[in-house]
Amino acid sequence: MMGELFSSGHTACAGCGMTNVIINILRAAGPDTIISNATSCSEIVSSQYPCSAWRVPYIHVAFECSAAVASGIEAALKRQGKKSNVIVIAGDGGTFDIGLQSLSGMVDRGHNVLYICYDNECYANTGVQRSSATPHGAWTTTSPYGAEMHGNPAGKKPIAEMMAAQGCKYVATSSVAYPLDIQQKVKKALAVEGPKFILIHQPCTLAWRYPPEKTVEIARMAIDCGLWVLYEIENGKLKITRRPSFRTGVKDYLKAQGRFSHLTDEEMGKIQEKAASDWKRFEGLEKTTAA
Ligand SMILES: Cc1ncc(C[n+]2csc(CCOP(=O)(O)OP(=O)(O)O)c2C)c(N)n1
Repeated sequence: MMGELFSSGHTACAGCGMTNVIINILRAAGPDTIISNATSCSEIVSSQYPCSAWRVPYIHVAFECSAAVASGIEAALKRQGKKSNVIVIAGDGGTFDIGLQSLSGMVDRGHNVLYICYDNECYANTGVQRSSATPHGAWTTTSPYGAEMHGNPAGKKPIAEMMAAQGCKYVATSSVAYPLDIQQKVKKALAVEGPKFILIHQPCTLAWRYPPEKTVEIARMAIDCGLWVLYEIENGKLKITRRPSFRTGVKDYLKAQGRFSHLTDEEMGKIQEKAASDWKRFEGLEKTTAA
C-alpha cells in the first residue's frame, strides 16, 4: 500500500492548508495524472532536489508557464493516442498575475487540461507580498499599514468568473475546509472535455497571522460569513454549492487574523457591505443563469 499520492516528508509549514488541498486533488484524480506545477510554496516544499513528495509524474516549471507546459503535455499525449489527466497546480500569484497570459492561452486553444489554483491570497513563498488575489484591507509586506496606506487598497480579481467568461467548460470554487467538495469538483472537472478551472481557498498561517491549528476553522469562517462563495459554473450556468448560515459575521472572520488587525470598525463595516452585495449578486446570477 503506497498511501497518499502526495507523500509525507515534504517541508510545508505546520498548519499549511495547501498540502491538504493537493492530497485531496490527487485522491480524486488518481495515479494516471501528470502535474505541471508553477514555482510557489507547493513546489518549494515538495521537490527539493534530490527528493520529491510526488508519486505521480511531475514537472516543476517557471512561474509564468505552468499552463503552457500543461498544454504541450496534453497535445503530445493526444498525438501519441494516449490519455492521462493533465493538471496544473499553481498559487494565486502564479495564476491571477504572473501566469495569467499562459492560462488564458490554454483556454483559448481549448486544451483538455484542469487548471487548479490554491488561493492563499498572497505571494507566500517569497515572504508575503500582495497579489491581485489579496483581499481589500489585508496587510502584506507590500501593502503595509501606516500613515500612507491601510492594508491592500485594491480588491480581489474575479478570476473564476473571468475563466468562465473566456469559455472554460467547467469552473468551480472550493475550500480546504471541505475535502469532499474538493474531490467531487476535481472528479467532475476531469470528466469534462476541454479547459476547466478550479479555485481553492487556502488560509496561510504565516501570511494571515493566526495559530497553525486554526486553518480549517478560518477557511470555514470565510464561507460562513459570505466572503468566500462556493459555486460551480457549467455551460454558463452558475450554481451555489454551499449556502452560508451567516452565523459568522465578517468582523469575526477579520478579527481572527492578524493581517486585518489594523482595520477600523468603519473599514470592517465596508467589507461587510461588500460581502452582502457580492452574495446578492451571486444569488442573482444563480437565478438568471438557471432560467
Ligand atoms: C517571473 C518570476 N517572478 C518572481 C519569481 C519569484 N517567486 C518565486 S515563488 C514566488 C511567490 C509565489 O506566489 P504564489 O504563486 O501565490 O504561490 P505561493 O508561494 O503563495 O504558494 C515568487 C514571487 C519567480 N520565480 N519568477
